[in-house]
Amino acid sequence: DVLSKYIRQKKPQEQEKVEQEPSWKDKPLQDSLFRVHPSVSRALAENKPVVALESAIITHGMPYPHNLSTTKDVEAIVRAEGATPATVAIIEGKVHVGLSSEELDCLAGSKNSVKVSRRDLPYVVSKGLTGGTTVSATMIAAHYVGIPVFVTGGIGGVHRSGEKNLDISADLTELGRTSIAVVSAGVKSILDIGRTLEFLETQGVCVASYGSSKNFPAFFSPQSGFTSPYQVSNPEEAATLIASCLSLGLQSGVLLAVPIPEEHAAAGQQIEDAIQAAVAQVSVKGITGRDVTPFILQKVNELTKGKSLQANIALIRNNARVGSQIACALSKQRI
Ligand code: PSU
Ligand code: MN
Repeated sequence: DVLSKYIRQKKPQEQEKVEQEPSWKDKPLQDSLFRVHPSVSRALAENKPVVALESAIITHGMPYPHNLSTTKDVEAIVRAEGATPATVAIIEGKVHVGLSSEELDCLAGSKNSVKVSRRDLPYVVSKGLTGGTTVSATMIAAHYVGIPVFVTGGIGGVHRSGEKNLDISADLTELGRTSIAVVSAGVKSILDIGRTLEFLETQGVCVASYGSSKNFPAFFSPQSGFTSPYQVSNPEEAATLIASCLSLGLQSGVLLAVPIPEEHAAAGQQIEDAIQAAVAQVSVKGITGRDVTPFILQKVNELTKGKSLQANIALIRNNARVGSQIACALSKQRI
């Protein structure tokens, strides 16, 4: 059809253009605000697969010491799959891509770290502060150094009542403006999943479920009652989708939604009830802004006696495995 002809005609030119563009290697990283870990810069220079990871989950998403053990587990899974992990965080005002084991310990134990989204970056950098990066800020840093795949647990979305209070996560607008693939277990039912998918459509984000079903997953449960516009079945298909997004030069992201493995979804209904209770407390307690998501996560964990945390850990590990396989497939396609 017309579009595929257009793309076919454009392709050689586009490829030339991509090659001429300065790559991450040409950016003055040393004297910038970025600190790229040597293992990450080496992998990128050699076109080896790299997987970006966020750190708001360490500082604000999970209690100590589960935050630390999960992060280390996730990094080990990425390495076992043959990719290099690149956890992003702000440490004393520098944007770190790839953390040492000591830096991870420090971040996991820190009590005064900031939850850093796009809007927070200038401030924390200017003040030399330390913080965990959300999906939006992690996407910015990972994309800046040339990492095309980023694994997380769940992304932010349109909060319930979002149509009234406009509480819409900056993760969604970031997906609309930054070309990186985010691998997540979908969107939590603490959020308005239908409106989140509508908003992603408006932002031009290509959303695909990963696996054997088009169901859009709801984090703790493999089904949200909504379907994804698209579905990819394996790492190669996912990688081709990401490569196509990059080749088109769309400058928007891809959201790959990986359902929680069935064996870890057992507590789904109990967690759902806890979510209802936690969401009700948000307005009673007058919690607003960036505190809403961490409050609900903590409350749900308390109400489910740790079951939600266990499910959270299981799905992140699964996402790390899948995301790393996708990163490996993508790096093969790029050679
Ligand atoms: N969902 C989780 N755990 C988390 C988050 C979301 O299950 O830790 C974090 C992520 O870092 C995400 C951020 O990017 O919360 C979204 O926050 P907000 O809703 O304030 O935009
Ligand atoms: Mn918000």
